[in-house]
Amino acid sequence: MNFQIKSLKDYQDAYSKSVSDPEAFWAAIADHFQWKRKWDQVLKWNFKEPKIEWFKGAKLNITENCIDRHLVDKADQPAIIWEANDPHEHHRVLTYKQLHQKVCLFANVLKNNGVKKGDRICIYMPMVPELAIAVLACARIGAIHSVVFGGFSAQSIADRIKDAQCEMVITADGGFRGAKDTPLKNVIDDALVQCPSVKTVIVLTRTRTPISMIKGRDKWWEDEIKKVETLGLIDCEPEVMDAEDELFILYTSGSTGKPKGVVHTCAGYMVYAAYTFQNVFQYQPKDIYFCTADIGWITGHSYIIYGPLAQGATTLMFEGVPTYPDAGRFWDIVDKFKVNILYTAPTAIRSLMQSGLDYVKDKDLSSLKVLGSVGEPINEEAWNWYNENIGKSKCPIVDTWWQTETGGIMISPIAGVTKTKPCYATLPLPGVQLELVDEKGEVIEENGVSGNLCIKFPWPGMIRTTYGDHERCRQTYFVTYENKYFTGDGCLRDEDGYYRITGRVDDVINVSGHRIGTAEVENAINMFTDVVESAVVGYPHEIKGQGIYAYVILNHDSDDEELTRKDISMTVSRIIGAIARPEKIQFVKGLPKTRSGKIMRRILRKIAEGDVANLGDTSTLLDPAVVEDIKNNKL
Ligand code: 7RM
Repeated sequence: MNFQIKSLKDYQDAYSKSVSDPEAFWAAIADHFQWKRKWDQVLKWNFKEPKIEWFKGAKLNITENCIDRHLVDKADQPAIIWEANDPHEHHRVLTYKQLHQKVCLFANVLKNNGVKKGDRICIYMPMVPELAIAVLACARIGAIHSVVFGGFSAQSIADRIKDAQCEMVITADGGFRGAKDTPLKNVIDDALVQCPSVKTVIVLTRTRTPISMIKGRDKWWEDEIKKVETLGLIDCEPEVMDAEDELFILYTSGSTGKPKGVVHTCAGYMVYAAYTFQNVFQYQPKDIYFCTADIGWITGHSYIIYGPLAQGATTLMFEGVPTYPDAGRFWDIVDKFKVNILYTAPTAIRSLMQSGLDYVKDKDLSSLKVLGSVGEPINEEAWNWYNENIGKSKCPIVDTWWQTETGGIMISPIAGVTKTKPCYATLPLPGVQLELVDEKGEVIEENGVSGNLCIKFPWPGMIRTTYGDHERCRQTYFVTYENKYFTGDGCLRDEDGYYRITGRVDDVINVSGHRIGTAEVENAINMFTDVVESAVVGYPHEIKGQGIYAYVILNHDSDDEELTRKDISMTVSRIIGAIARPEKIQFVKGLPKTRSGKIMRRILRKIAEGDVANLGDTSTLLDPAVVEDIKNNKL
């Protein structure tokens, strides 16, 4: 499509136009999509409520843009290539035509089970093509999907299902990930004990582990497909959606104990995901594009499914993990499918880097043209390793900064266009108006200074609300700084005007690119029977970026501290999921508090980082002896 930026001048022109006349800029881009009806107004907004409306009055269906319109010239082109967890299992290819058939059939399954536009559906599936099919089938009939990552516990799933009042769950018997299989349906069964809103569970066969199937509620995916085929329900007309109808909910952690359901709507999200995909990665027809994210995270939504498919790309989906059967798996996949664009996370790069070059040396990586990074700051060592050993110093690295809430990439080099710089996400994409703000809320104009990263003007992919609680959306993002969206990230703008994200400035820890709220982990730890109080902070971790360090007060001394740590860990696993388990648990007598009772996390963070000599101002401490004790017993 011809909104592709091809030079620095194109970028500068696009950027200035996007600021001087945002409506004309986005209207010209939106013109490249298929609409049932065009918009009456491009943008209507205020950050006070907030109320954000893009392409008001327009009607469309995102799956028509992601599938149907490519049937004219790309019917037999692969839309999705799928590589299994086990390298011996045959890979699968779905052409656009086949994807269309499968999405239509499954959309009819949903309808046949009573699903209507606006209904919420929870999807808890392994990384198989049917996950993408389920997502697209929801979008086709206007049902709102809420994909939950396979690593979350039954309790977390139940919380999300209850929050969105989902009427259906789509899952699988189990999933393969590395050497393990996960009993997905069992976890769902545990969750559903708490979820009366769920009337139907559709279960895909994947691992064929024994599972319970409850009469009237649980149905096999394959049987349901046969049913609609027998009924002759083959085609499925896309539901006509309003631009601002809800497309999906995706839960993400913040500084409070309860994850928020970030809501994205149809038109703006589609335009933004597609525009950024095309420009950042410079996708060319026939390129093979491989994003290693899980569809349970926003990266999978925007850059495995919606962005690439909206552009008629070939998107490669991988079921497994980077280190199974060995640390050469990504490179085998690149070699096998001649991948041109690879988009992965710093945590994966660091872990593969640590495994050594033996796993890289015999792999043909010459097909690669562009490398991407997402999820957390990429350190210089990992950036250089990625550049030299994977890109052979010939592939631009796009370090893409964005969030679940932004829907798509916000700050990033444009591959081959923007001059890159290790650790820097570089420059804002067209339409993205950044602002650095100091503690007092004053805008920082000069370069070479750090501040809190804000965005002062709407972009089409932005969050519209937090599901069921609009006030929470306002409080979280739009109140800290008046008339700005606050990202929660700290950021440096250097002398060249390049942006470098330094990390969260709120109580969110980024473990392997996964956002985890300290309050959430503390709540889970505090549920353990012997815990009186706890405080959780992040600390630098060689592979994961950040690890979770927990300071815990027990109501009596433990006879076996190692065992108690494992018990606490298991409790966190049960309440949130294994990803939130603390790396380190230190038992303490007390926590450093101010006279007003606030935990001084700054001090705990310093100790966890090993920087005990620079605890900063400790004059407001209620009891300085507590800190001495914590320092002396540091893990
Ligand atoms: C896409 C995604 C968002 C948070 C964000 C940052 C951090 C993401 C980068 C990054 C430095 C990057 N969505 N983050 N990308 N930090 N450089 N390129 O990750 O909602 O799950 O997380 O992740 O702190 O606020 S997310």
